[in-house]
Amino acid sequence: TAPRTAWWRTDRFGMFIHFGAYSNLEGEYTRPDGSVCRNAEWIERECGIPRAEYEKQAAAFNPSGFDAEAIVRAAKDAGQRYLVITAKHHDGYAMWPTRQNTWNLRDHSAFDKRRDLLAELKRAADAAGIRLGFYYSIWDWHDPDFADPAAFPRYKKRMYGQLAELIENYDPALLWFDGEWDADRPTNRWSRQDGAELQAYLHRLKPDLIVNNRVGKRDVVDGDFGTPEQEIPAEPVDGQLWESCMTLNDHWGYARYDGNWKSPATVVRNLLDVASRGGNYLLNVGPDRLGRIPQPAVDRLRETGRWLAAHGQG
Ligand code: FUL
Repeated sequence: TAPRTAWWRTDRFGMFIHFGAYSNLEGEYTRPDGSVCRNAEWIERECGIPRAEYEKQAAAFNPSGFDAEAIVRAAKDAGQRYLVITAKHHDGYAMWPTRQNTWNLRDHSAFDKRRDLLAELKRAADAAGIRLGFYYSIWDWHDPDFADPAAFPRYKKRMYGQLAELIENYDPALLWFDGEWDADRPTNRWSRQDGAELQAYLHRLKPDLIVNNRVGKRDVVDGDFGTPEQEIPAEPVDGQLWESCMTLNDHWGYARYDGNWKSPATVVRNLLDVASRGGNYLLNVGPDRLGRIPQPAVDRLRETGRWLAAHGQG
């Protein structure tokens, strides 16, 4: 029987999608004094947005332009073979109708309550023969039980509940954890033990699930693959599988002022460089407040795909 990771290794090239409540701000927060603070998916924290204020803006989030088929087409055109979308980033906002809390796209937004973005993406991906994975942040800025060591077991229970929902509802091929290095709980950090337990739990729910190393402590024994970020490592660590994730401009989430796009030539060079070293390449796009991948990103993805097809790699 083929190892669990066989498809992932041959797929090589994936699309990362950072999309969440932060996208509604499009990278800019105007403070009460009129000054503008810039960031993207870290905007709540880095710009010191009061919780009530962040919740208020999330209530207005309405990604009515999200078109799962267009996103899958953009990935396909680029030669990408799997997708990883943020189901929950550090702000704790769930992009599906979770039953664990109301801090989610169905219960706390201006979005059409009948729609489920992750279900739409799953359907479109299946139809195109593309695999779907979810990014999930362990670190959670919104859940009050996260930062309190005494209450952490309660948080953990909700987190396990959310992950079971993701697996049951959308049958993801992969889970991409993050935020295991949370700075909020210096005395109660996510331990290797926490990671091992979580992984065992996930594999009980779905034996062939692929998981990244941030499920634990990012060591060779954690998860299925390493996750170098914004860099291409010279060599793999102890033969561990790895995937370089990279932004297409300078931010993961949408930032309306960021026009520093990598050229298609750079993208192709990075992909070949990564592939020649045996890695995978997870290239990010950040949809705008309406859920649309910015046109400069679409154009670059298409150019990349054209080059790959012309050289027999499509
Ligand atoms: C980091 C996160 O803090 C960033 O926001 C982004 O999601 C990147 C892929 O991982 O650890």
